[in-house]
Amino acid sequence: MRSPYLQSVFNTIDKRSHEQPEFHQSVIELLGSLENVVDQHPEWEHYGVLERFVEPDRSVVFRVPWVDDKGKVQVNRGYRVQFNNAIGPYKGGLRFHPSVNLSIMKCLAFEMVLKNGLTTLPLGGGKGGSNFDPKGKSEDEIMRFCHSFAIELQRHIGGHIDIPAGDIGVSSREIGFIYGMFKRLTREFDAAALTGKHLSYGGSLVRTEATGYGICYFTEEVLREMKKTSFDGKNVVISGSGNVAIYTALKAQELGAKILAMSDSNGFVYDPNGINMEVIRDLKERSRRRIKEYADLVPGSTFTEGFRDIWSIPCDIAIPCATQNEIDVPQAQKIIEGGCIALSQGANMPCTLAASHLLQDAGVVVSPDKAANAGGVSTSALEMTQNSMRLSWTFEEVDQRLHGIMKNIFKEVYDASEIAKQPGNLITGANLASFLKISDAMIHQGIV
Ligand code: NDP
Ligand code: 2IT
Repeated sequence: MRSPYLQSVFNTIDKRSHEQPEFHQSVIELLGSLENVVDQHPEWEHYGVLERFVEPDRSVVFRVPWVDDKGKVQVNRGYRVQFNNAIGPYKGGLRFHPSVNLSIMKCLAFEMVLKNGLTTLPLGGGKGGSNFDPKGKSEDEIMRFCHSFAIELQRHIGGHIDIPAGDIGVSSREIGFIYGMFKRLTREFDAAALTGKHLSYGGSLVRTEATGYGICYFTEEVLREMKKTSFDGKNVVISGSGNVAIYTALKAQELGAKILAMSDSNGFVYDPNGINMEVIRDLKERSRRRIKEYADLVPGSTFTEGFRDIWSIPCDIAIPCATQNEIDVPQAQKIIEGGCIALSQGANMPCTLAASHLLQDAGVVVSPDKAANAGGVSTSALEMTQNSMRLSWTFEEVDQRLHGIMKNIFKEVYDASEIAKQPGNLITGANLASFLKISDAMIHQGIV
C-alpha cells in the first residue's frame, strides 16, 4: 500500500486477524478502495478513524443449548457482532449454517456497516447467527433451537439498539420463533426489533422478494448506464436456489432474461430451455428438497455434482447468490471465457479478491454485494418505518421505493468511483461512498 497510514492499519489487521481470513479479506478490500483519496483526508489519521472502523463495538458469543426430538441435549454456539452504530442502530441478518464462526460473522457485520451506509437509511451494521445446521431438523427442533437462541439474543437487540433479520438458513419461520420468545421475555410488542417478519404481525410486503428484485434493479442500471443494454434476451446463470436466488431469477425472467442454471450446495442444474421457476419453487420454497430432483422432473435438463462448476456454463450475466468465496480464480476464468459482461454479487462476498480483480481487468462490470444486494436491508428499513407508523404500504408502494433506492445507490456508487479516479470500478465506488459518510459521522461524535 502506498499510504503509510493505510499500511499501518493493514499491518495491525494482518497481525491480529490471521485466524479470521474472511474478515481480513473484507478489510483489505476497503483499504484498497481508499488508496487514491486517503491523502486528501488527513483527519482520518488524526482521529484514528480507520483503526476504530476495523474494530467491532462488541462481539457476543454464547452457548445455545436445546433438546432434540430424541430427548438428547445439543449445544451450539451463537453470535451477535455489533460492529458500528455511527449512523443508526446495528442492523443485519442472522445466519444458521454449520460453517458459521467468528471470522465469517465479523466479515458479514463489517460488510453490513458499509452496505447500510449506502442505503441512505439510518442504519449501522451488525450480524449474527449460529453454527446450527437446520438441514434435516424437524419444525419442533427448529423452534426449540430458535427459542433458546432468542433467550440470549434478546438482551442485545431492540428497535433502537440492534435489529436482526434473516440470512442463510433463517427465513420468516425462524424470525417468527425468535420474535415470539423475544416478545415474551421483554413484555412488549417492539415490532421494529426484528425484520423479515410474517405479514400477519408486522412484516412488510416485498421483504421476501426484496434482495433478489433489488439485485435486478441495480443490474438494470449497470447494463443501461455502462453497457448500453438490458436484461432482455440475455443468458443468466444464478448460483444458489434460496431466497435471494429465487427472486433474482423471477425478476430477471420478468425483464426478459433466460436463466440457464441454478445450484445448491450439492451441485447445479442446467436447462437450455430456461429454468422453470415453478419447479424450483416447489422443490426449494414450498418443500425443502434438493435441486438434483429438477433434472428428474424437467426433460432436457441435467444435474452435475459440485456447485462451483456452475460457472463453466457460458452466460452474459453472472449472479452468484449462494455463499462467500464461491468464485475463485478458476471460476472467474471460466466466466470470462464464457463472454460474461456483468457479474452482480447477490451473495455476500461471493468472489475472492483475486477473482474480482481478474474479472474487472477483463472488462466484466462487477457490482459489489454491498451495493447490489442492499435491497434486502433497505426493505427491512421500510418494514421498520411501517412498524413505527403503525400502518402498512401496498406491494406497489414498497416496490417503487425499493426501485428508487437501488437507482440512487447505483448513482452514488458510480459517482464515488469517479472521485476515486477509477470510473466504473463499482467495488471502489461502493466502499468509498459509504466510508465517507460513516467516517464523517464518527468524527462528529468524537473518540468513542
Ligand atoms: P438461503 O438459506 O435461502 O439459501 C442459500 C442458498 O445458498 C441455498 O441454495 C444453499 O444451498 C446455498 N448455499 C449456502 N451455503 C452454501 C455453501 N457453503 N456452499 C454452496 N452452497 C451454499 O439464503 P439466502 O438466499 O437468504 O442467502 C444467500 C446469500 O445472499 C448469502 O450470501 C446471504 O448472506 C446473502 N444475502 C441475503 C439476504 C437476505 O435478505 N436473505 C440479503 C443480502 C444478502 P443448500 O440448500 O444446499 O445449503
Ligand atoms: O446480508 C444482508 O443484507 C441480510 N442478510 C439482510 C439484512 C437485513 O437486516 O435485512
